Parts: sequence; C-alpha cells; structure tokens
Amino acid sequence: MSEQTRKPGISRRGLLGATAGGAALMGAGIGGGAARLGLMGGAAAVGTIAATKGAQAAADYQVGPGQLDEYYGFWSSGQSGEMRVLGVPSMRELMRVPVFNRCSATGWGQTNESIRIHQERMLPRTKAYLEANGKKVHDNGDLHHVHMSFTEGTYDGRFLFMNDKANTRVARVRCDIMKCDKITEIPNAKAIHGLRPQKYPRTGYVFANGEDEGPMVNDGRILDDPSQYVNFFTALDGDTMEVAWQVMVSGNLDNTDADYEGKWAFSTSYNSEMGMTLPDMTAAEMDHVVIFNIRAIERAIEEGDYIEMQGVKVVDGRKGQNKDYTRYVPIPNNPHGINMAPDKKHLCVAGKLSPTVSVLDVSKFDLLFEDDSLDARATVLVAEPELGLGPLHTAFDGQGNAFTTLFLDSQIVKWNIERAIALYNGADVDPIITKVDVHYQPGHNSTSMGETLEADGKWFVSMNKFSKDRFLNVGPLKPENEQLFVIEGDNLRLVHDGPIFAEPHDSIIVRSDIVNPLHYYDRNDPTWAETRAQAEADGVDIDDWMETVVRDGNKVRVYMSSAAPNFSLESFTVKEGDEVTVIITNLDDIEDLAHGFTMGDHGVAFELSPNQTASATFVAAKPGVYWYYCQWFCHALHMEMRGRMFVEPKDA
Ligand code: CUK
Ligand code: CUA
Ligand code: CA
Repeated sequence: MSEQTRKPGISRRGLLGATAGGAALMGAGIGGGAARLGLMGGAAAVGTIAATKGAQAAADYQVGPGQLDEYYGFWSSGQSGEMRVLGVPSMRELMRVPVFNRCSATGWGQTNESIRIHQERMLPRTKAYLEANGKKVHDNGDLHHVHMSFTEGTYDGRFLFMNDKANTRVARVRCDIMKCDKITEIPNAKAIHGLRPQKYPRTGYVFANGEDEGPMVNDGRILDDPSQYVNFFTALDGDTMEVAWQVMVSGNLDNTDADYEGKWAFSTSYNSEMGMTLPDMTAAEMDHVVIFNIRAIERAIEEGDYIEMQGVKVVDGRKGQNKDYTRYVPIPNNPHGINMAPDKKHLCVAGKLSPTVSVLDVSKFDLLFEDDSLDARATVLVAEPELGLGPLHTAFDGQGNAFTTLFLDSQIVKWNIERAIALYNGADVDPIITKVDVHYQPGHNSTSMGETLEADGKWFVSMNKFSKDRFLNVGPLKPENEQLFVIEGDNLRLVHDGPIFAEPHDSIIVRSDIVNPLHYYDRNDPTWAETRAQAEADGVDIDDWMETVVRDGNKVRVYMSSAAPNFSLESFTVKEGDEVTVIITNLDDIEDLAHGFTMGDHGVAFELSPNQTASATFVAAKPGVYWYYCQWFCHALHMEMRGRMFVEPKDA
C-alpha cells in the first residue's frame, strides 16, 4: 500500500476490542450479555433530553388535519415483505402496498391476478418446489431497498423497484395505481440485496446484487466446496423486468449504486475473503468495491464474450480476468453502504467495521480501465475521513455535505465532502460539521430528493434499528424507530419519532408533484387482462351488471359485479368438490368507494377498488350454506352487502 493511500487510524481489532459499541456489534453475532449491556448502556439519558427538544421543535412542522404533505416517502419493510407509503414531514403512514407478502386485506398472493404476477417470471425449479408443497407463491419476502425510476438524474414518477433478499427476486410497483405489476426471480444469483436503478439517461437498467455465494450451477452436485462458489451482479431491464445480463464477480456483493452519467454501477463487498464463517468474513483488513463498466459489458454481450446460464448472458468479471468489465478497489473493512453524491463526482463508501467513509472520484474510473496496472485505490480514492464507529449509509443535501449513520455510536454525522478531500491532501481542516444522537443504532438514512440531482437538503430521516425506551412498551418485540429531522443550516433538529413495524431498511423522500396516482382504475387495466379474456370467452360483459354462473366440468366461474350496497348475485349454487372462481368487477367509479369480497369459512378475501376487477379460485369442499360479504365499509347498508353460496353434497 502506498503512503498516499493511508491505512485507517483505528484497526479492526482495536475497534472491536476497545469500544462498548464494537463489542455490541460483535455480540449480535456471537452472543453475550456484556455486549448487550454495551449497546443499551448510556442511551436513555440522551433520549430524555432529545425528547424534550423534539417536542418543542415538532410544533413548527406539524402538518395539520386535512393538510397534505410536501413529500411522499417510499419505505421498505424488510421481513414484512411490503412497501409502505408515508407522508413527509407528517410521517403518517398513508398506504401499505403488498409485494412479496400475502395480504389479508387486498387478497394479494391469493387473487388470480396477483398469482399471475408472482408466477410470470418464476423459475421452473421454484414453481415445481412450490407445487410440491401445495403453494402457488412464496408468501414471504425481505424487502430492503425501494427506489424510483429515473430520467436524467431525477425521479420520474413511473415505477418503484425493490428487492427480495429472502427469495432472490426483484419487483416493480406501478406509481399510477400503487400496485406491484411485475416480480422477477433472478436466475443464478442468490439473495438479491442491494438494488438501484440506472439514473442516466433513464431507467433503463435496474442493478441488483446477489449477496450470498453459491456454486456456479446450484443443482446439488457441489455443496460444501466454497472454492467453487461465485456471486452474480444482475442488470434487469426496467421496462420489461427481464434480466438483461449478469456479471460473475469475485467476493460477495452487498449494496450498489449508479453514477449520473450512465457509465458505471458499483457495489460493495464485505466478503472478499469468500469466507463461510464470521471470523473468515472479517479476516482481511481490506475488502473491496467492484466497479462495473456498463458500456464494456454491453459490448461483451454484443460480441459474444459471455456464457449462457439459465437463459441469461453472463459475463466473467472475476478478478484476474484482465477484461474491461470490472475493476476492484480495496476498501476497509466489510464496507456496507455505497452512495453517489449529487455532485456527480463523489462516491461515498461506508466502512462499517472501519470508522471511515472512503470517497472515490468516479471521474477517475476511466483511468483504471485504460491502464490495468494502476493501483486502483491510489488512483480513485480522494478522501477517507474518520467519522465515527459503525458507518453504514450516507445521504446528501445537494450542497456538498453528506450525512452518515454511525450504527455503533447511535449518531448521525454531518460532514463536508470538499473538506474531507482537503484533509486527505494534508490541509488542517475538520470535515465534521456536527454529530447528532439518534435513538438507537441507525442503519439507512435518507434526505429529501437526496439520491437525485434535485437533492434539496430540507429533510433528513434516520432509520433506527432499535427503539428501546422511546415508546410505551409493547412486549419483548419492539418497533423500530424512524426519526425525522429538519435540516437547519449546520444543524439537524429532531421533529418526530415514528415507531414502525419490522423492519424498514431504506427509504426515499420524493417531492409530491412527481407522483400522480390515479383516483380510480381504468376498467381495462392490464392487471386483469387474462380474467377479462376469460369473461369474453364465457360471453360475459364485465362492464355490465353481470350475474352469470358458467359451469365447465367441475370448474365453476361465478361472475358478478358490485355497486354500493349490492353484489349483483344474491346467491349461487355449486357442488361439493367444485373448483369455484369468483370474478367481480366493481362498477362504482366514485373516488374512495372500495368494496371487497370475503367468502366465509373458505379463507378467501380480496379488494375491489373503484373500477377494479379481481378474482379468486377455491374448492367448495364442505356442503352447506356459506355467506359471502363485502369487507370494505362502503355504505350505510354495508353490513347488508352480502349473499349466499349453496354447496350441494356431491351426490345430490
Ligand atoms: S442494508 Cu439494511 S441497514 Cu439491506 Cu441497505 Cu444497510
Ligand atoms: Cu361494499 Cu362494503
Ligand atoms: Ca471482509
């Protein structure tokens, strides 16, 4: 390592051994009561002071009853598997959008329309596995990263993209109806984690990291032989949601981002060691960032320098290939967040086990591809300020400042990028502007419009993994805590604590004028095109007041419509063992007039928003009388909006 590249002042061992915080982080993996004390100790006193200040500040920033927020917040929900929509700055939860989870209210994961979306890009092996287990879809997901589609470096209000780490998928939500319309299972890769859309000229690609290592062909022939494991970086086409190409890499992949010129994507790797155990994964002082050269990879695809695996063109970007597809930049130490600044130039990589954020100058990346013999770190690293313990993610204000979460210190540090560069070049300056306590242990943070060229530096959210004593105790499982700050010059002023259920990782804060959802569906929305085609084949006009029962062997299709406070069918009759499909169109096209359909004692329920068509299929297994009803309060006679299904015994 050259003089100029500097080693961080605190070594990994020193960091982990010397601080209570460090012990807490390791404690999380290794277990131990002392570590837990380290995490919790001392935080309560700080919390009390901040709470008092917060109560005063909040009054200035209230969004009153009936007033609308200036920003939409799009929140992930981690292991809950859904996307959430919040208003910012009120932090009101406006909507939950089921994506990878099964939703009792809307029928997501149960309606035929949602099952089609789940299955459309499901790999054959998964389909077979689910069928063997009597399931049609995975009903869990681990949704960490929600990001909007971009046009020319800023949000364009078309789509939201998100990952599922649990089942290796990427999903898309349409912003016009705020529903998921595509789910793609990613071949070859394992555990899709970091996800970002291409920012320029448009999205374009959606970049997605595979976090977990596995054999190149994962069919059971190679098992405990890590020397044969690889990782995959994936680019999807954001318009079609099909996989465009993949790159095989050395080391694992954690978080990712893209530049503002459409030239690069880049990912952190915490396991450059390719270790299978915690000691192995933390053995090296340096891991790396992988730089992906988009044009070179596209050229490789055009010129045929790829192998085809499960229908995907895979380029070899592993270390030592001496090709122009990737470069590896050494970064300390198990780095995590990677965030591109809106100055179009500086890429901030959070050190996690190193107290540093490494600042890379993306305008120097070309040099690395021109001359393979250059020291990558010396060429592109322009600063590496020590900011505090456990830096995880960085957000920006568009004015040259950055905000980094310090997990172990339970703090946010606001710092200046140019000053960090000056310090690195030997000037006697302190890049740190301020540190603010948060409650407690922050992971991601986000600023209003902060990951776009329109970063406005108004609002800052700290997404804290622990709420501990901030709210009334609700038992052993506590909510997470999202803290909203208003950015006032050099200071961050706390205006809101918001408890939130498991477990948002990331969020974006989008100006409300960019997002313009519909008030009611188009009757011809593509979501139920197949259902509509079936209705046409059955001679049923879905736009009409329909009341039709079609028998097709032991399959029965029950068509009806809803208009407050009636279903067009007050009863229908089927036979025990029939496969019944209930298809309903809500003819009410009045804002907010949603109905629903619940079939009693059959585990069937779904949403019927204005003009929506939805259907669900079930087996009428038990003879008897069953009531169906509308479960969305719609009218003074909502309770009366019901009907009966008669199930005749088989031999009747
Ligand atoms: S990761 Cu969770 S705190 Cu999945 Cu973006 Cu960093
Ligand atoms: Cu229709 Cu309640
Ligand atoms: Ca490592």
